[in-house]
Amino acid sequence: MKKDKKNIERGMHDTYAKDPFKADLDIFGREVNPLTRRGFLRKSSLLAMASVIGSNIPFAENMPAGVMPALFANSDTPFSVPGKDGLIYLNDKPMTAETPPQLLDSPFTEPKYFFIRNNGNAPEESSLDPKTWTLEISGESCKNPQKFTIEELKKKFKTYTYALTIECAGNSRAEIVPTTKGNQWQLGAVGCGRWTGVRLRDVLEYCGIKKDAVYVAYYGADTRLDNNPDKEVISRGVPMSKALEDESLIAWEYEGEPIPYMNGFPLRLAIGGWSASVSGKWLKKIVIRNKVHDGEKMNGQSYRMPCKPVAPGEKVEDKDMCVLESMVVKSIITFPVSGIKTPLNKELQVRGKAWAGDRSVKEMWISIDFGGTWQKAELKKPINRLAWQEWSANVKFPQEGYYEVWARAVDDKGISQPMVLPGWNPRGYLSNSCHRIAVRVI
Ligand SMILES: Nc1nc2c(c(=O)[nH]1)N[C@H]1C(S)=C(S)[C@@H](COP(=O)(O)O)O[C@H]1N2
Ligand SMILES: [Mo]
Repeated sequence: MKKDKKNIERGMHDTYAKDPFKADLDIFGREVNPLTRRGFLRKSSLLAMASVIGSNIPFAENMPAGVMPALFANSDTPFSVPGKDGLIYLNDKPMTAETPPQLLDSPFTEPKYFFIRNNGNAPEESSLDPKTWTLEISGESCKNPQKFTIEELKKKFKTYTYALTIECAGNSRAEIVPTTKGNQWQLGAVGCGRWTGVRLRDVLEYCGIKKDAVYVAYYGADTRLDNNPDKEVISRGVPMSKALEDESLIAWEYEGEPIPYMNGFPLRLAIGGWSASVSGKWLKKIVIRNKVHDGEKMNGQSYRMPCKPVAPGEKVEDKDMCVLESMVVKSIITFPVSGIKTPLNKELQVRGKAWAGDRSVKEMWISIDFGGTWQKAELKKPINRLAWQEWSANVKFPQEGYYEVWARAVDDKGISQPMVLPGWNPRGYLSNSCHRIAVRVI
């Protein structure tokens, strides 16, 4: 694992240090100063941008002021996590790495491409033995607390496989303005693949759920960065209704293989559609609670949203924050990669994935004129509930020049992704504005 975090993060800035518009942005539109993440270019600057791009922008007048052309939002950061090819490295303590959009192009995310979000130190790999690993089920609302080995789970309960979309609540936080605390994820703190395990419900029911049960929470084997033994790294949970869903799994396999080390080997919760923070890794203990779980990162500002909408930048008291539950409608363009050149006389196939937390995606739309007009994409049904959906569209461009393809999903309640700016909240969660890629037609 490469230790030189500063170098990794600064790689691009160093290569392209010149800023044509005297904003605090490099030529990729990335912040040089993190507080001025977005250029907030005026329209005049945007038109001047055309000369840097090296071609005209046919729909320039539609492009909202303050938005950087997606051409400059590319990333080519090298990877450095063993067994995790091609990830974009954000941090190594705790280990945090995201998947570039083009590596999310296959129907299911390959194990080596699944993003990593640790809050503490992963357990020593040599300490993780699936043969001796035990999972404890207890808590004040559990009738018969007991422990299971993985072998016992396999023998006692029926095995199920579900494709589940697991997205970090902070995914795409880099789009939030004004900037908030937390990992500045771009689009890749998400993945969807087939998890195999037993139903959380079957195991909880076997141990007996008392009538007063309201919440189910996890404890993992990782340790805190500050090494405080009295506190957990993270211990979150879900209400009974989510825990008891068919698709909520205690899983030991991902895409037909043992779960990758950094993704929770040998046992983890796999709970689709909700903030990935509820899918406990290196799973040691599950508790059935008679109140809303009060573990680490359940309170304060963590994984909580203002109960009422607030203005960007507003301070919100802890008491006015509500626990985040389902993720929201979102989509990504996984092909082509931003910055592609394509001939004028050829249709360009654009494709990607869409998901909507607990809901499904009903429609997928594409725009090549900065949201002026929209073309419907073909959208597949999910393989099962809580799995992402594949979409594709063939796009024709009216003349040569610089374009952006924008992708917008609409969920089954008719709720659409916001076109440009995601809603603001103090920790920058649920950021879901349209993914944009740059296309140059030649
Ligand atoms: N034990 C444990 N479980 C955890 C975490 C953690 O730090 N420790 N991080 C959570 C968060 S915030 C996320 S986004 C997901 C990330 O899962 P992944 O690393 O497999 O992508 O795991 C969740 N489960
Ligand atoms: Mo997360």
